[in-house]
Amino acid sequence: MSEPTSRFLRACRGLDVDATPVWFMRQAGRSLPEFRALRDKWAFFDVVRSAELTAEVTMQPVRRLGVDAAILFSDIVVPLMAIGVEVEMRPGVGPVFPEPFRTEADLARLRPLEPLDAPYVTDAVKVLVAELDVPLIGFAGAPFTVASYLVEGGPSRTYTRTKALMYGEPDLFRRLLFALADLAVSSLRGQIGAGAAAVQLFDSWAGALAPDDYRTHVLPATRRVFEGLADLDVPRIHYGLGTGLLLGDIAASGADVVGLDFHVHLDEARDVVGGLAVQGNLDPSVCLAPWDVVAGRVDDVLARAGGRPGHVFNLGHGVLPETDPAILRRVVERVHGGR
Ligand code: 1CP
Repeated sequence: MSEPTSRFLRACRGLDVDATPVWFMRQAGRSLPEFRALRDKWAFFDVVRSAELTAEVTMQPVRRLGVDAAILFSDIVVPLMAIGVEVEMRPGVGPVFPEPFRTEADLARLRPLEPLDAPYVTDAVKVLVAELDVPLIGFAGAPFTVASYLVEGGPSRTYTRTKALMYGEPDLFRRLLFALADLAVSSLRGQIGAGAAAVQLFDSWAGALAPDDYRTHVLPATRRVFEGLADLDVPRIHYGLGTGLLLGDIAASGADVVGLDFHVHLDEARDVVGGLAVQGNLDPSVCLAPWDVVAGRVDDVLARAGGRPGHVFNLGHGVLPETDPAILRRVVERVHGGR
């Protein structure tokens, strides 16, 4: 393995850096006026299915905020759409599946993802790698989080049907999660093959589970995703919200970097994940406060990281749409050592 030169990739590897690298989950999106202007003209999936529009939206936050990494603009449901599962993106709601996953017969709808199913993704990655001067992060949804949308039929607060399936039909649940793991592996391998320099697996809603259930019913499929990438030399980041009690298990998932949400103190969480690098973990809503409050909280995260190698600064979840991008820019500058 050759030593990377970019701050972001060096921090993912636990190597020393000239300044702490920073990027923001959901850095492309509603907080940017240029994103809103583009979305006034194009539907969400029109953007996703166009390599040119995807590349443009992916680069918007890199230009405006000065972040150390770009993340491909797409969505965790795109591989399902690419294999022919019907999905709608409802404004103000999120992804909706008109025909949710209900029975064993629905497994037949989850055929393998072939490279030609989503050429717009790999084309966008190639355009971006040629144009960006920071690394591009590819991503996929983790099996549990994608299953929650597919089983519930859309966003949920309680994950009732998903948990009912997990407890009531554990074997079918396992087969569903392993099918989604294979989908994530194919999608991530395609993105890495096209030039993505790191990948993040979003298990955003894993925090809905008790540790024993996570370990028994979810962790094996998540491990399968990381095992499926083990021969590729790119850092693998795992992120989930509300995962404070799951961090020990997540650290054993095969990830190289553990994304921390804002419910945990970074220094304490680091003790739990052993030698792995960490990413996080400013509360996104802090960015709606006056600058002196934001600055204090940024400094607190940095103090808890203590200048030790292996920290990528990020939010503890995605940028809120109400966020002023000028504040995000100032956060980047402060993390890099400015005031
Ligand atoms: O119309 C719009 O523009 C809708 C807003 C939006 C955006 C900007 C959606 C719908 N998806 C995205 C892009 C997106 N989604 C990215 C790339 C942008 C970036 O990070 O800069 C990524 C990485 C995702 C991944 C994603 N989609 C996750 C995991 C990350 C997280 O925030 O936890 C999840 C849970 C989704 C589902 C989803 N897609 C969109 C929405 C509004 C949601 C959440 C719905 C819910 O609350 O359950």
